[in-house]
Amino acid sequence: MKNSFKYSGDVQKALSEGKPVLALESTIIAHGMPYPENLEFAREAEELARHHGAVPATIAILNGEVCIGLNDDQLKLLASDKNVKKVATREIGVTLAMGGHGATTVSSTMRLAHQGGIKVFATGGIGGVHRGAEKDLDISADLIELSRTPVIVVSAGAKAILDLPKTLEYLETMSVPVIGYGTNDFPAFYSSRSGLELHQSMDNPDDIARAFVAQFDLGIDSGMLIANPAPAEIEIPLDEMSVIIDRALKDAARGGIIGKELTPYLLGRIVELTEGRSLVTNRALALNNVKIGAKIAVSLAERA
Ligand code: PSU
Ligand code: MN
Repeated sequence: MKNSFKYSGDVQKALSEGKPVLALESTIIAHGMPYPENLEFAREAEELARHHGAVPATIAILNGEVCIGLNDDQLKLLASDKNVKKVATREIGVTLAMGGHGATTVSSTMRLAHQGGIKVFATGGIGGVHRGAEKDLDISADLIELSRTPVIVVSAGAKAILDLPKTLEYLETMSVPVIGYGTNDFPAFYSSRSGLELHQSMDNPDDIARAFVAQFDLGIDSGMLIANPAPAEIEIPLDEMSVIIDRALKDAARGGIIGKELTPYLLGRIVELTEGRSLVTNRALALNNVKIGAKIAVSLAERA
């Protein structure tokens, strides 16, 4: 545990006793979903982690301090305050030096979780290689962090707003294991299948925990990406999603939206274009990841 971090009482207790802890990110709350659904989601995610035996540690930077495990007022602030910045790993230092609030993305949450002594983290979907990256080089820092920080990230794959074949190639180059949870088809966030083949698949949390321990014990620094498909009842199949994504991408291009604004814009636009259906899917897939993440955290804690 890191002294300069502000831990919630229950996270601190769980970590010192070697009990299961599951990290959760805050960009999904502050920039990934509208208010008040984002707050309801944040609360539900914490409750679900507890239900499956792990203490939830939502991570954010508040008033220039790294907070690991938040109370309800802090969740409310993240969900509703317009001054909360989106903070990836490269923005951590400046945000801490200058004060203010930062919601952590997959990259920064991984790094802070690792520094804070937490090995498992659940999110919605990771960032990846954007379409057209051969021209504008827009590649999410999430992929870099996955290659150099030993944390298990449970996701529903990567959003189909991205270039998924390139995202998988990049993960392979960066030596990040990508494990399908009960599938050999890389999930595409809202859609449970992308049609892209995964070469590694596991279907129980114990195997994932053992694989992580095996690579960690060898000093392999990379994380591990678990790709857990959205539940069948709420997924939006890729052919339906493709039309909507193309439209959202065109709107972003027309509005000149680039860089860190792009992903939040696209998520918001897709909620509008699907009249809220994508939000239902986003919430359900993220909660499904929390469930699996908590089970992996339980299995890891038993092994330690
Ligand atoms: N998953 C969601 N909603 C989100 C994100 C993930 O269901 O908003 C966030 C994560 O924080 C991820 C970020 O790191 O989107 C990717 O942003 P970018 O493409 O700018 O790296
Ligand atoms: Mn980007």
